[in-house]
Amino acid sequence: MNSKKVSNIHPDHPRYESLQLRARMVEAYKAGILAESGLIAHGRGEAFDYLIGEKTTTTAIKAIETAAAALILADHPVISVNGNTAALVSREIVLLTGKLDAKLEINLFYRTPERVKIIEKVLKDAGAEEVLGTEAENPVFIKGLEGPRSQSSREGVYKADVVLVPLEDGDRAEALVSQEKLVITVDLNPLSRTSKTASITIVDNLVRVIPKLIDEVDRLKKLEDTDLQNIVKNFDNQQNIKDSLKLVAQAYTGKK
Ligand code: PTJ
Repeated sequence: MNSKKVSNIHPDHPRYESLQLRARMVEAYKAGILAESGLIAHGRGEAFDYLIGEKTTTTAIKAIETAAAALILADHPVISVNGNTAALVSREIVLLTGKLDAKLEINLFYRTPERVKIIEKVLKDAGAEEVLGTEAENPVFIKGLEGPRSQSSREGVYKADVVLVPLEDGDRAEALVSQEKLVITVDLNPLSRTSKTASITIVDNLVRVIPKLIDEVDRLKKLEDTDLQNIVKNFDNQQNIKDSLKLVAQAYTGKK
């Protein structure tokens, strides 16, 4: 994790990790990486993270395994990066891109040339050799979308068969699915439109997901394609979301 420790929070504080992350997001906002709404989105994520006990659940593990299998099987895997992703897991995302021989593309909801440039630098500083979706490209537009979110890179999301889009907005997730792409999202809110629309929804915090996804890619790379295909075929996203919700209720009631 690209952690920058905040000195005035004692490690014994029960919310230490959460407060560290929050402080990192404020720094990212000041550095121009994060949109103002990125801070609000992070707060929303914190609330849902609290409900799942701030840990990776069994349902998330299942979704991570399936996501790893789908990404390994992909012909053109693409990882889409927004401000929150760049702020939280830029190094891990670049590492994952390399392991999958995937493309890395910047896609911003609140797109400005300045933010694109800043995020491109963050990714390059984290080791990325190629970053798509920059201002230097002529974008291709995704059908059914308006505004900056309709932009995609010809060699990236436009061509992709499998796209990893953490913290995506509902409209874009729907448009990507309708283009017959397999859409993997990471969203702490199991009830968001993106969560319900995506092909594989990982209900967990991005900071915990990406390192685990890297480990799963390393583990599953040794399997045959047919085994990977079975993992993807046997995954039921709607059922997994329901199971994630059940875990939240169980944590509250203590009942199984
Ligand atoms: O960088 P930009 O311009 O592309 O803007 C990115 C944001 C996130 C601001 C934009 O896409 C947005 O407004 O997103 P939403 O609609 O607020 O959705 C964010 C979702 O991500 C919510 O459901 C949050 O619960 C969830 N979320 C927030 N932080 C995390 C998270 N999910 C997983 N891990 C997190 N760390």
